[in-house]
Amino acid sequence: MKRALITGITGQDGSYLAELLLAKGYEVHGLIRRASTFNTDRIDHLYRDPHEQDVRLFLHYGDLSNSEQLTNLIYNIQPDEIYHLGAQSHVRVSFDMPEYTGDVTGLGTTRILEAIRRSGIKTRFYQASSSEMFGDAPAPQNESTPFRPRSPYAAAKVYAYWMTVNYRQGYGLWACNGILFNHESPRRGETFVTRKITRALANILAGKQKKLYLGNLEARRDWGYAPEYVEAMWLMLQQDEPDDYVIGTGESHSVKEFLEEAFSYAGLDWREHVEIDPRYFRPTEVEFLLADASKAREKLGWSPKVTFKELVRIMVDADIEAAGLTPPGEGKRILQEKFSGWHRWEGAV
Ligand code: NDP
Ligand code: GDR
Repeated sequence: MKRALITGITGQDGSYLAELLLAKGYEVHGLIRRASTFNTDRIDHLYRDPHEQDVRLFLHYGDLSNSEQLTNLIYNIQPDEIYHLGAQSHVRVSFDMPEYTGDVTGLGTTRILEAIRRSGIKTRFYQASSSEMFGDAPAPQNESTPFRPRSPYAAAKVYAYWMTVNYRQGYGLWACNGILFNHESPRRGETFVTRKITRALANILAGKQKKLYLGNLEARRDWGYAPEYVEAMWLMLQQDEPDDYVIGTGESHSVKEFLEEAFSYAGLDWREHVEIDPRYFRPTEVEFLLADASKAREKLGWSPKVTFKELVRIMVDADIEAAGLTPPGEGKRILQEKFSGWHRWEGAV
């Protein structure tokens, strides 16, 4: 039985990846932060009492700022694969907390790489790199596109990217970077723009909210469906040699287009509900991201199945259902038909 360690297991990607690896028969260990309230909503459906038989999911308290404890954990677990997804992952917040973001999102990777090197264990390492690293580099972006980061978050991710490459080259660590473009789902954090929109839409339908305040509606992103992206992470670690891969759909849409698609699907006009609040503008914005994922297609055999329009419908359906209303149902149908997945349908968790 293969053993994996996931940092960031309580996040959107961590929860889907845990689900995927458990379905593949792995023993899965996850790093979680101690909090005064429950922060395991996204993985509660996977958790079993440790006293039961055939338990394969284990959670460990820890923090990416604590190197000694990360080293002990990695040494004790001896994972075959480490998926490092933990991060302060919000770009806007990184402008308010640049030092903390550098510590957790940047140095956090170094702490894990050092823990692997010092403990001497043989493991495969995945670094959650990001399309944000491309910043204002011209689209489409691929593995050869130079990084031009436009936020403390992106700068921290560029540092972590190069540390991963450096430990691969310098110490022979089996380490790779997945440069993932935006990917979304009903489990997406509520303050990222797609989920903020679909959740507000459901609240408007339920009569709980009237207005939705947003920032820059012109920014364009290459949005895909998160469960497909964690499959790409797994595929990267199954290759003969470690390498770096761009993952995205090859389609780019503006925030305005997302609004249009989501509201019209639910029978509403977004212009009647959306207002601009400059508070959500960023000091420096990334205007246009579009993935060229041909390397992943050729070498990993990975390509996305869920389109932009379908992604929007999946998210809108889930949030409407979670608000206690009956969704139009297209999203649910698309998942059943198209995504013979290992993950279950859910009203947003
Ligand atoms: P989320 O924000 O949903 O999850 C982040 C995870 O990191 C959570 O489990 C969080 O724990 C954990 N975390 C945060 N700070 C610490 C810390 N100090 N110590 C330990 N754990 C910590 O992110 P996603 O799932 O969306 O993304 C996963 C990774 O992929 C991130 O590194 C992100 O930057 C990167 N990425 C994401 C993309 C996307 O579109 N989603 C695209 C490209 C890269 P808690 O639940 O306690 O807050
Ligand atoms: P991003 O995602 O910054 O691309 O980072 P986010 O959804 O936060 O922003 C996307 C675009 O929407 C614009 N926008 C708003 N964004 C937010 N959050 N809230 C708003 O009200 C709003 N109005 C407009 C933004 O300006 C931006 O242009 C995500 C994160 O998951 C990162 O961790 C990851 O690395 C990248 O995707 C790829």
